[in-house]
Amino acid sequence: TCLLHVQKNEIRTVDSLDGLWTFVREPHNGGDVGIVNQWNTLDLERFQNATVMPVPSAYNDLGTGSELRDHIGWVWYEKKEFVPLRDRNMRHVLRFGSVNYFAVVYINSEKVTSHIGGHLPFEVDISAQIKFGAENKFTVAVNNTLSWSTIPQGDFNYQSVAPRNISGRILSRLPAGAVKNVGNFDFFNYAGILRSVQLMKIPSVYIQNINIVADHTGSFFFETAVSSLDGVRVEVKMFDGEGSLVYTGNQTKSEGQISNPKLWWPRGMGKPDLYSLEVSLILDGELADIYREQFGFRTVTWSDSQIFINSKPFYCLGFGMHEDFEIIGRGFNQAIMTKDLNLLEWMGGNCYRTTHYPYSEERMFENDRRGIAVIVETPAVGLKGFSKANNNLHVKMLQDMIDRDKNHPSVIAWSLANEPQTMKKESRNYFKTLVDTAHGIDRTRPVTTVYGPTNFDNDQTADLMDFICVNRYYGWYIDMGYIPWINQSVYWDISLWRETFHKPIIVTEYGADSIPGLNQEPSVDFSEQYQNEVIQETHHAFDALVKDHTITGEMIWNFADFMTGMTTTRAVGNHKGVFTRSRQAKIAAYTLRNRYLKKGSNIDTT
Ligand code: E9O
Repeated sequence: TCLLHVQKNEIRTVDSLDGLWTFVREPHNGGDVGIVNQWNTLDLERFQNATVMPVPSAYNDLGTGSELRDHIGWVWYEKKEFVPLRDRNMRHVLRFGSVNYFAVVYINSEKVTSHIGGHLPFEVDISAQIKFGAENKFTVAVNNTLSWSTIPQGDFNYQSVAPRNISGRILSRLPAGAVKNVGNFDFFNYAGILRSVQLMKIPSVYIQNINIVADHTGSFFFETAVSSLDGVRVEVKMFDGEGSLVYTGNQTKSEGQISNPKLWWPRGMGKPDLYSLEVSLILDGELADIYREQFGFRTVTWSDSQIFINSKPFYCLGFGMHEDFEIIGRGFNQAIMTKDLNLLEWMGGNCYRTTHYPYSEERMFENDRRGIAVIVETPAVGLKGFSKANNNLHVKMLQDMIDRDKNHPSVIAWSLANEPQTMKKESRNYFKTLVDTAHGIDRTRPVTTVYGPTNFDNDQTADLMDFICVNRYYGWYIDMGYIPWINQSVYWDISLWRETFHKPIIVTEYGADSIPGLNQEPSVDFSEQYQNEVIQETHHAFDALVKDHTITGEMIWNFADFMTGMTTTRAVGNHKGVFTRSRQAKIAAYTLRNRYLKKGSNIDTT
């Protein structure tokens, strides 16, 4: 697939299908049964139990009981919309920003596409199915069931109900059909139509894809895919941020050079200057299609110990995060996105990792504009099995992710996975395929994997990476209560990775839970003091590791508290946030803010 972002311009237009959709839920039964009810052929609005569901939003937290929150299996969304006659000569392409996890799409009852995996866009040309100048029925069936063959993985099981003959009566421990689905990761599996749905109107001869590579010397390369070049004249123009024309060309593919490029810099190192490439298709003297793609002149390079942006050492002062908020779950919301990025800037941060899935497209543009460097991560969190089928799905997700985000200067690296069980031998080939895939598409960015369960002496894949990310929780999951040991342990652990692999390292997770307002002196786990002290002690180790050229960045886990499934270690979610779930600062936020503001991006660790 090749997906351009949605754009409105002199040729292209788009209708939003966001808003209230009709919503019905099938029985709680998981996904292994396939679609039982062909509800795409019916009018869901007439169902007795039909309700409405806002798009975009997760559906889980919008109900009043636990049934909707804990639902496993199919739900149905339906929206009726007029498609105006006006645009009948345009291709109509339906585009979903993210549907979690599995989606089947029907137009006027007819199946048009399906998609596996949340957090990445997909589209389908529905020109043939649509009725112009009439009302059309858009139906989406969504299934949230996770298994060992999905990404991320989960355990799906009909429970053994254990029937026993007790004095002539058959008694079972559990009700018939009892089913459990437990995600193999530490966040709530928010489901539904999580990002916008749009009906794009695109001309019949059209621009399919644009790839731009531009570096800090001003040299650039671009390549445009066009549906047909028959009788088409191509015009390419490049503009700087002020709108001045800096290049013109007439080819779909070219190299070039501009003088004195204004570079894209991360916050604290300079301005995040942006450019745009305008591609026009002229057919019979008339403008047939036009698209403007934003990009930046900047270079990411790496040595055996550091990451450089535009040849300057880059030290990541960052965050693991989530797209997570009350009520909407993982649904896209401009206000939450804006608040989060404003807080990240207030904290003095310059970087984050899209833990543990690609974030919204809107947010990627904001990262470019604000100068926030990002490590974009696939949805592969907590991988346990490394089958060929999983590998194929993983490769597809990686390709789609890179294709979506390739032109964003803010993207400085691709993360293949978080905390995989890469002590297993078979993980090596699996990850080799992923690394080769990423390098094959994008030679300009480093590839990494975030390690957790493995160590320097048993990981089977770390040597394949351009740089290495490590999650470590001394003082929390290891040696709870032993705060004075943290400094030495972190220093020892990370030094061993460095000594073994001779690659740049970012510590991508460390931290501790705290329940906001829970104060204990001397500190006790889950108090704000304890979290603060874990963070401070870990920083001592970081300072020594920076001096030794061992790490090129650090990221706190987590930016804000977030929802998880229910387990004995979670009290209404994970509380490792330095902000609460409603984005109020805990004590630790001030510690981190002081550190980040003092250090700034431009730490010379050479
Ligand atoms: C991934 C993140 O999504 N890393 C986890 C975070 C957590 O707090 C989670 O929220 O659970 C940390 C995994 C650390 C496990 C260490 C176990 C060590 C036992 C000796």
